[in-house]
Amino acid sequence: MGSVTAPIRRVLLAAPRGYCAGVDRAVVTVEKALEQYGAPVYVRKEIVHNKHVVATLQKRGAIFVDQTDEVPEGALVVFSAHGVSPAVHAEAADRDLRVIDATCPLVTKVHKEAVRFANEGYDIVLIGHKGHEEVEGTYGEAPDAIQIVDTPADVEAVQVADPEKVIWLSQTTLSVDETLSTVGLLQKRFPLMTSPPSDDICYATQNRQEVVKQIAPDCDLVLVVGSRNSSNSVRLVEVALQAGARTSYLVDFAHEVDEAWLDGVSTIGVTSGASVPEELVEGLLDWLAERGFGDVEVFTAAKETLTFSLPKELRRDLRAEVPAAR
Ligand code: 0JX
Ligand code: SF4
Repeated sequence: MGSVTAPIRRVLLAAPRGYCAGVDRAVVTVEKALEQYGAPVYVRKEIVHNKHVVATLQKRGAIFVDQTDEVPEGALVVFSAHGVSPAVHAEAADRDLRVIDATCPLVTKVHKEAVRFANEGYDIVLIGHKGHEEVEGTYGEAPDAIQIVDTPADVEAVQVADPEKVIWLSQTTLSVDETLSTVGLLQKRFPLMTSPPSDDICYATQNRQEVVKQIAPDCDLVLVVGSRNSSNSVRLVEVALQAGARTSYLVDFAHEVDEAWLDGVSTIGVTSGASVPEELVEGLLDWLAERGFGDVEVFTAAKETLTFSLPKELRRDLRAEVPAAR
C-alpha cells in the first residue's frame, strides 16, 4: 500500500511589501505632531489610505476632515501623503492655518513636472484615476494645461494645441503594465509625445507589483492586505490575477478572509500595499498558520533603502525642543 503524504501548505511572503518611504514619513509626521503640539491635530483627508492607520491615529487625537474649511481658524492641519493643489494651500492661508505638508516628495516631483511643462507650453496628459486625491492635487497645479486620462476610452477625447508639444505624466500608484498600454495608445495618436523625465510610478509601487508578478504563477491564492480606497493595494490584486494567480483578494484584516478561499489551496501568496502596517500582515500570517499554513518562505524581488526626512515645518519645531549642548 502506498504511503499517504500530507498536502503541501505553504505561504510565499512577498518582499518588498507594506510601508514605503512616503507613507512612513506621513504617518510619523502625524504621530510626532501629536507629541509635539498635543491633540487635536487636524488632518486633511486620510493621511494614507488605510483604515487601521486612520483609526489608530484617531484614537490618539487626530481629527480627519474632508475639506480645509472644517478646520478651525488658526489650527494646525497636516496635508496627506497624496498631495494637495495650490488652491488648497491658498484656502489654508486664508484661514490662517498652521500647515504641515506630508505630501510624499515623489508626488511633489510630479507636481513640479506639471508646473514646468505647463510653463513651457506643453499639453499634459495626466494618466490617473479621476477623483483620486493625488490626481486632483497634480491637476490643480495646471488645470488649463492638463487633461486626465483614466481609461483607454479617454485617449480618444484628448485634444492638443500642438502634437509636437505633448507630454504624459502619471499618478504614482498605477499599474505599470496598464499605464504602458495607455501610453502606447497615446503614442499612436501623438507619435512625438514626450515621456516624463523619470518614472512617475514610484519605486515602491513598481517593486510591490514586480514581486507579485514573480510569485503569482506559483500561487493558488494571493492575499493582499490593504484598504479598498488604496489605489496601489487594489492594483496588486489585479497584477496577481493577470500574472497567473488562480484567485486573489484584498482584505483589511485577517478576519475578513473567508475560510472557503482556502479549499484545495496549497500555496498562498501574501503581500500588502504601501499604506499597510506590518502588524496587519503578521495578523494574517498567524491566522493562516492556525489553519495549517505555518510554513512561510520569503520571496525577495528588490531591496529598498530609501527614507525621507520629516516635513521641514515639523523638523524646525522638533529641533527647537532639543536642549542646547553644554
Ligand atoms: O491610493 P494610493 O495607493 O495612492 O494611496 P495609499 O494607499 O495611501 O498609498 C500610499 C500613499 C501613496 C501616495 O502616492
Ligand atoms: Fe511616495 Fe510612492 Fe509611497 Fe506614494 S507610494 S507615498 S509616491 S513612495
